[in-house]
Amino acid sequence: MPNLPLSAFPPNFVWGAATASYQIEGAATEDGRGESVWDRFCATPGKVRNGDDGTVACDFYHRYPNDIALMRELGIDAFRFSVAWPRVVPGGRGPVNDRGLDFYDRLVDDLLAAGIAPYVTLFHWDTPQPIEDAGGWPARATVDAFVEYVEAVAGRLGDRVGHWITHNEPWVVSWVGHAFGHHAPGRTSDADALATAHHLLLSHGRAVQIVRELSPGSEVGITLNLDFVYAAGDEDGDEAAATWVDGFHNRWFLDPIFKGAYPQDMVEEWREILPEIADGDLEQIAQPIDFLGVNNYTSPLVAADTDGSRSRIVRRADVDRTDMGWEVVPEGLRDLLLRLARDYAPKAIYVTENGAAYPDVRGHDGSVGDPERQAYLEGYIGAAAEAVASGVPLRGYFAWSLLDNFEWAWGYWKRFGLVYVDYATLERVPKGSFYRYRDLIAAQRAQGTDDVYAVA
Ligand code: GCO
Repeated sequence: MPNLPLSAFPPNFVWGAATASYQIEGAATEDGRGESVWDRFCATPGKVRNGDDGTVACDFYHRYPNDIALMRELGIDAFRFSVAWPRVVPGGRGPVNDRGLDFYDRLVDDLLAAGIAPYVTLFHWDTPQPIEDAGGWPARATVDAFVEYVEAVAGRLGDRVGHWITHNEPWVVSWVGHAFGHHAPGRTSDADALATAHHLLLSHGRAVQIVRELSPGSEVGITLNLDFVYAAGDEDGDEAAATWVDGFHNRWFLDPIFKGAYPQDMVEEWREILPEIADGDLEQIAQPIDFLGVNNYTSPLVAADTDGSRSRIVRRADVDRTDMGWEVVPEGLRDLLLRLARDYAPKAIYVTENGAAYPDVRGHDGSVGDPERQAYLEGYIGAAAEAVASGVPLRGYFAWSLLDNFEWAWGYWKRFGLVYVDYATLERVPKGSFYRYRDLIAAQRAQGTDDVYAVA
């Protein structure tokens, strides 16, 4: 076991695993659940590989007690999951489906009974289809619908849930789902992407207020997918290309949340297609939060493009790649965390997702060895330790993901889990990385904190 600087982590550091409703639950029509945009997207020919969908997924909806037993074996402190809006409010607005809330009630109680803290994401992409039919996230009215949904969830779970994440990766929802068309709802309009981004941020602000009211004493934040963007060289334009990609991916969300304004360079870029930004919107978005959730998997190297577009990705020759083709760049997580602390000074940070897909297979003895994923996790956790040692207020790390699961447009082809799922039988098989992560967590707990690295 490589000697990771685990003593950099404080004794109360939170070790977790992350998931999302549509990717693991299944039971797509059970107990009153309504249709989501992902059910509709999956049913649209050609959108999702192999025609896969979330009808069954990992059947977490029924098998979660056994999965909680796996979490206990793993020794994690926390489990990140999302609540499916279509389970709670099948019509998107209006009547609340108590049977849908009952599931999350049971899940929260069973996690707490197992000594595992629930970290609840309120929105992880599964918008009720009736909301999309009524205009979706490009429509400002969706903010009000989201508020009603959050009131129902926080009202039922707020007495027991102490950690809330309003949104997961608004950049992906906005651009991949509304401009590139590769995710549900499959729209292809930059203006829709910007309107979606604004309304997701606005609804984040409203959700923060609701959580403060209905879950007093809990902490609330938002999860962004963020990268440290490296300039390929010092050729003219490389730095400018990196700055533009940083604005597109990172600053468009970080600045409103932490500075109360959209970044001016990007406002100029999109001036003609910006949504209505009403008086008070930015104040709503920028209200204080307790933590920033960071999802990071890789870090791009960019250069000026020669064809007139803003930038081009430069392929590194000397790095490993995961099954997603993503370059393994652990120092990128360190540099990202240092940059966030320097430029945005969040009160606290959690790495709410980090992990890797590899083409895992079962050996003749039935086990699943995954040395590449173990090396990936060691590298990134080591990078996180370096950031903590430099004073970054990192409070926890969640591996993506507990289970192999539905990887959006890739269907079930990409496996990110610490636990292998045999989709024919839904049998769970802990991989080598499950045991490595378990041992790493135990080692860090045993080490306590080195005074040199004691984090204030
Ligand atoms: C995301 C989502 C997860 C993905 C994971 C791997 O970050 O895209 O939060 O749902 O499955 O990141 O792509």
